[in-house]
Amino acid sequence: MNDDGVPPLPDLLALRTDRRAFLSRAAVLGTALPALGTALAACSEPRKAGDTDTHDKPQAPEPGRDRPPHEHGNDDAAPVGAGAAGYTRYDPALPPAGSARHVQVRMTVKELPVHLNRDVVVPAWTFDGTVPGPIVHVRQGDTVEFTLDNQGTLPHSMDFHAAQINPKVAFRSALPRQSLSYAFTPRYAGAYLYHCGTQPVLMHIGSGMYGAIIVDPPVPLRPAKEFVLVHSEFYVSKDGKGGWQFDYQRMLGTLPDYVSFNGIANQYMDDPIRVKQGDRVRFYLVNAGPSHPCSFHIVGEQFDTVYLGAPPGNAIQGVQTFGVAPGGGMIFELDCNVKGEFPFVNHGFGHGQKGAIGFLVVE
Ligand SMILES: [Cu+2]
Repeated sequence: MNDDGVPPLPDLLALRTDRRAFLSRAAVLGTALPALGTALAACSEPRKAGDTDTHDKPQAPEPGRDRPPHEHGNDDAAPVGAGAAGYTRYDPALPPAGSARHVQVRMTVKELPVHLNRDVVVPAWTFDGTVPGPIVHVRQGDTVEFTLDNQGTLPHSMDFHAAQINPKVAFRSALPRQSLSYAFTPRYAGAYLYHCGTQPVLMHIGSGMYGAIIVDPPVPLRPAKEFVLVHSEFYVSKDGKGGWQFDYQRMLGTLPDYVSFNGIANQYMDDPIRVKQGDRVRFYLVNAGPSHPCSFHIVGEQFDTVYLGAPPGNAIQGVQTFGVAPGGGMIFELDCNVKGEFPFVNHGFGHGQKGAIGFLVVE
């Protein structure tokens, strides 16, 4: 054990290569989350000014690599989480909106382990088992009838940024094993965040409770290949049992360990977003934060149109990079007339380097 009670590296490697050990650990993760909630009430000492960021954490991956350097050399081993929290690329394609004008949206709170990259797994609080939660796609003027079923062990709630509604009523928390419902009608089109609004909100967003709701304008935008990217940062520390956990003190410190598009660092470098030459491409970029902006840029390309607010208005032309605030969403469009591999990045490169980077491949 080192001085903070964390098992030394060989134990971590053993966990990684021993599937049975992992499965038993995954079972423990389910009980670790309530402890996380309790830990909020008993916060550890805040870091002092001038403290350097030297806590023992997964190394930030470099572009093109998604595993911490200390875990290299085990490439033949089954990935951590196989069979329990399998690594699954988050599909960025915007699903079609249905034809109904009354849209039923139901989500279930599930507490389970998720991947932050191919190898690092943490217990998370999720909407429907994924981080981000499912993409919701509706149209301006639809009535969204939403139900949240809380199958977690703590109170949770839902705050749709596409809604104009009394938050004290609609965004109330549902206790474990209870549900809540409310309805709203999006007044503006755009790319919006949804997230759990239960206190402390930082902890709930930082533990995986967020996603995107895309609202189409009454007159559809011109046809395009449409993708949703939800940007977010993650803050983790060792859990004392050989695994990793989300760390509220580190969230308060706002120096992230991983930054991602759609919940997994570097996932679209391994498995790019592919389009054809001549395609028009539309990115709905939603920034869950919880604390940092995303300066969205595509290396070797330019956006001919960026909608700062509700489309089809609020457009600016000829844009290299535009910042999306935490809690915000914007729409980025380009014609892919040139073949190649184009990195899309958070051009705040400290955060791009931590995983907010992927490839748009034009074939
Ligand atoms: Cu929550």
